[in-house]
Amino acid sequence: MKLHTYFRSSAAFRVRIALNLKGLAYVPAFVHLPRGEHRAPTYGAINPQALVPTLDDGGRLLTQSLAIIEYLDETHPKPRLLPGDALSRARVRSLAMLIACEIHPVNNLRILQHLKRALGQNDEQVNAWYRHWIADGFQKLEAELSRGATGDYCHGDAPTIADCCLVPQVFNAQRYQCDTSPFPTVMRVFGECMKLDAFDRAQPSKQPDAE
Ligand SMILES: N[C@@H](CCC(=O)N[C@@H](CS)C(=O)NCC(=O)O)C(=O)O
Repeated sequence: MKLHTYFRSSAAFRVRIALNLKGLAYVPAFVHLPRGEHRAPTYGAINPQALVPTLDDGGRLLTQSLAIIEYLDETHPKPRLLPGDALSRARVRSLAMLIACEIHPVNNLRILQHLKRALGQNDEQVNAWYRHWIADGFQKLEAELSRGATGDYCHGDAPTIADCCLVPQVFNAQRYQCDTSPFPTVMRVFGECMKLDAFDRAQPSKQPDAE
C-alpha cells in the first residue's frame, strides 16, 4: 500500500494510526501542502478532491480518511476499529464525525488561506479563529466523552476510529497553543493513546518528511 501523506496533515495522521494499529506496512508518498502540491494536476489525477490523504491499495485509490479507515477495518479486521454492536458503532462514528466533520473542516489549510488572502485577516486574527473553533468543538467532545468514556479510550478499552481522529486534533490544538485545560477527558484519552506505539510512530515529528 502507498499512502499519500503530509507530516502535518491530521487527516493523513488518522490513517497512519489505523495502518499502524493493524500492523500494515505502507510506503509513504509525500505531498507538500504549503507548496500546493495537492493542487497540481498530477495529484488531481490521484485525488480529484485535492486533499491528503489518499491510500493506494494495489492501484485502487481511496480518498477521505474515515472511508479509508473503514475500508481497512473491513479488509483487515484485526484489531477492530469499529465495535461489534450497532449502538457502540453509532457512538464511535458520531465521535469521529464530531471531530472530522465539525471541528477539522473549518480550520483546514484552504480555509485559513482564504481568511488571510481573500478576507485580509492577519496572523493574530486567523489564530483567534482557529482557537475559537477548537474550543467550541472540544467543549462538545468533552461533554460527549465525559458522559460515556468508561474505559481508557473514547469508547471502552481499545482504540477505535474515534481515537484515530481525537489524537491528531489534539496535536493541532497544541500546535496553535489552544488551552486544553478545560477538557480533562479529551486529554486523558489523548494521554492513553499516546502510550501506544501505533499512535506515537504516526505523529508528525516522526514522519520522514517532517520539517
Ligand atoms: N475530510 C477529509 C479532509 C482531508 C483534508 O482536509 N486534508 C487536509 C490536510 S489535513 C488537506 O489536504 N488540506 C488541503 C487544503 O485545505 O487545501 C478527510 O478526512 O480525508
